[in-house]
Amino acid sequence: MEHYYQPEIECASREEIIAIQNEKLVRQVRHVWDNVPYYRKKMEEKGVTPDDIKSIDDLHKLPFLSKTDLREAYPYGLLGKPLKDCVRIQSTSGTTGKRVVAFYTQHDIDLWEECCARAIMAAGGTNEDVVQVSYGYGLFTGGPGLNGGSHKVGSLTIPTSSGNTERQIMFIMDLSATILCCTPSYAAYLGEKMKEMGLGPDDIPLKAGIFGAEAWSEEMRHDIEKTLGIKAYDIYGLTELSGPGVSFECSEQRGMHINEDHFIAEIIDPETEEVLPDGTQGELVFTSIDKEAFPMMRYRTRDICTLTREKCSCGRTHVRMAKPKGRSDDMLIIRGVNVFPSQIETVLLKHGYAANYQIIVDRVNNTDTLDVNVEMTPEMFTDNIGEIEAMQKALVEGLKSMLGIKAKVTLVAPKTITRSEGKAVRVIDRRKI
Ligand code: DLL
Repeated sequence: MEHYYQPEIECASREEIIAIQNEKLVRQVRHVWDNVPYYRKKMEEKGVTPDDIKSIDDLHKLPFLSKTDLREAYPYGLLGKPLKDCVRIQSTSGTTGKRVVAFYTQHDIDLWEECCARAIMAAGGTNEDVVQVSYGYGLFTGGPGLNGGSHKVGSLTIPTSSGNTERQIMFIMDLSATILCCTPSYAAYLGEKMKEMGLGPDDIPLKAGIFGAEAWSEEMRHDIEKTLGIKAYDIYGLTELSGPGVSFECSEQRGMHINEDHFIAEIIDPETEEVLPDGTQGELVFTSIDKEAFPMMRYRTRDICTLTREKCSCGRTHVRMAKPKGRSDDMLIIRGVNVFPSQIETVLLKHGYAANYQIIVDRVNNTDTLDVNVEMTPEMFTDNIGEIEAMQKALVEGLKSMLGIKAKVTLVAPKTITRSEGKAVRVIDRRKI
């Protein structure tokens, strides 16, 4: 049976959703014009005033916001409410430049947690469930967001945060956790640890997992589902827009429903900034229509995916986004060819490897090199050079047909590539250093 947290909104008719979006967008543009001088200036430069925005059909008239704007306006330049009305900040784990600091009023926290509650119920969660939140807590939005959502559902919440893997497994077993929330790479690692401890899918009480914060392939989903004996649901979000729960998967597991009563999604061509029709791949752009403290207007996410409005069997009517293929800024250009790490992952998992790999890109004698170090699984581990060479050759061929370019593959012994408790770092691009 399908569970919903707010069925009247999640299953509203298209007409109702559009009416909500029209009303909220007009109000939000006025709010931003009146309270965020940084964006007002951008609107003035484009010759747009709030009177020009009468419905979502006028959305394209508004200027975009990008990460560069966030850096320029750091820390308070995009605030839509006085600090006395804000109750929380969260921040990204950004490794380059200034971190993003997002502000929340209590209203903003409530709507964010409601989005997470919708995601938990779409994964089958109710107040009878025990939800273990193994995303990091603190500045990262993963832990606080799912924690709040789980409270709203009324589930018993275990706030383990990330790390201390054996203790995680102890809590899952001792407190009968039924839903696990963490990054997909950490879920895979937990599965690996459980195997080592002699625990199979039937020995653990988990029934579902809500995994996101990084790109992961369908193949990785199948592996995690098999090892943990669960159904694995994708969840998407970003700090700028609140955190996890901007969109989430339902029982259909074919794309994530975007919470359209809070966020309007567009797909644009990242080069020309032209808005593209549904079904076309491009960069995802979001407008938050009822966030007070940190309103984002046409925010360019850099995430590459497609949208679909096809009817979904779960009964939800909100538009679905495909699993993001990667970020346009994660996309590697190697010898002129566009390569997404997720494509490499797909090949590795198809060949029976786990998602423990490292991609190293360098430039030698003015030519780009692509090295992929891949861990053998304990089952396939061998020290027979001939066998290893044959396995490497098969991967080189698999990668060549997926990417169109040749990679050097090195197989390494099990458990030699560092595991991640949060988002995995899998690419080292030495060309930038
Ligand atoms: O990662 C929020 C989050 C926490 C989402 C927990 C899901 C679960 P940031 O640290 O700001 O926020 O990173 C946002 O992560 O623009 C995407 O590139 C990537 N991302 C997030 N979820 C997914 C996903 C959180 N399900 C950036 N699939 C986004 C692919 C994802 N990429």
